[in-house]
Amino acid sequence: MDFPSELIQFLKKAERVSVLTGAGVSQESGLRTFRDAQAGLWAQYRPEDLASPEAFARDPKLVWDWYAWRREAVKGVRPNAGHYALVEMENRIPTFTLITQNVDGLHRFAGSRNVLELHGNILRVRCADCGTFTEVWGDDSESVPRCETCGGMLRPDVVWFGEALPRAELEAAVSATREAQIFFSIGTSGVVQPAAALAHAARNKGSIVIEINAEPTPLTPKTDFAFHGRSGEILPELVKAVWG
Ligand code: BV8
Ligand code: ZN
Repeated sequence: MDFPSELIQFLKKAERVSVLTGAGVSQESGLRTFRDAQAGLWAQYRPEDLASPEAFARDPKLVWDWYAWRREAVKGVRPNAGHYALVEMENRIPTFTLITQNVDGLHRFAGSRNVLELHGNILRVRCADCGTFTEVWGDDSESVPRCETCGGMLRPDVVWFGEALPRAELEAAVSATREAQIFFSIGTSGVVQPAAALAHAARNKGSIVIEINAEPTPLTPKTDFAFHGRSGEILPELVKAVWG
């Protein structure tokens, strides 16, 4: 893929870069994106109807089992070339912040260091009542596992729709976006708030905004550069074009 020479020059000189990633970056590792139809027994449910406190209150076991299924899927996959290209970019740019909506932990698994998980991490489990984290739980097929400390129900440590994002991560993401000279939006449909607002904040501040996504999104018309294709192909080619 050819990249505009001015983009290559911008990146060669860049001191501060922030990146927002979404489920599209993990798609080439074999994980369904958030809006892809669910598989098998989950096909009848929309993710938005399961990823909420209301869904968990209504049918805790259904929601627990959906996350247990997704957790096993995450454990079975590896980072792809797009994840590793972002590690290489972090090695080349003095101040680099990777803001992710993904809950699969693949950026850290690939070696990214400065990662902000805005929506939590599916591999972490905490008590819905007292918040105690746990690595082990019983596998009762009838009910949701319980907290050893207080007996409350366990839940994935992810941010559900209607829940506030973790304050520290969100504040760090907002300031990293404000300071960035260049802001990438990669593999995200750009509809979930407040994460999607970051790219617009970058643009309003005069940063160079670059989109890499399989298809156009509402952000596309507001970008300085937009590349539509697979992030696992485009990112390694961009890193090679800039840093050889
Ligand atoms: C909050 C964790 C308030 C759980 C997730 C109306 C208007 C505006 C906002 C709202 C509204 N109604 C409600 C809201 C708020 C709501 C929201 O934004 N709703 C949307 C649907 C309109 N937001 C919230 O509720 C947030 N909380 O607002 O709280 C508050 C404040 C204070 C106090 C109390 C409350 C919480 C949002 C977080 C929800 N949790 N995930 C879980 O994973 O189960 S969001 C979920 O969507 C995932 O994290 C996912 O990452 C994220 C965004 O989706 P994408 O990552 O973009 O994935 P998607 O499938 O959409 O797109 C993938 C893209 O990749 C596609 O474009 C595709 O073309 C592309 N692609 C595919 N393959 C590739 C590729 N690109 C490149 N290469 C490829 N190979
Ligand atoms: Zn508890």
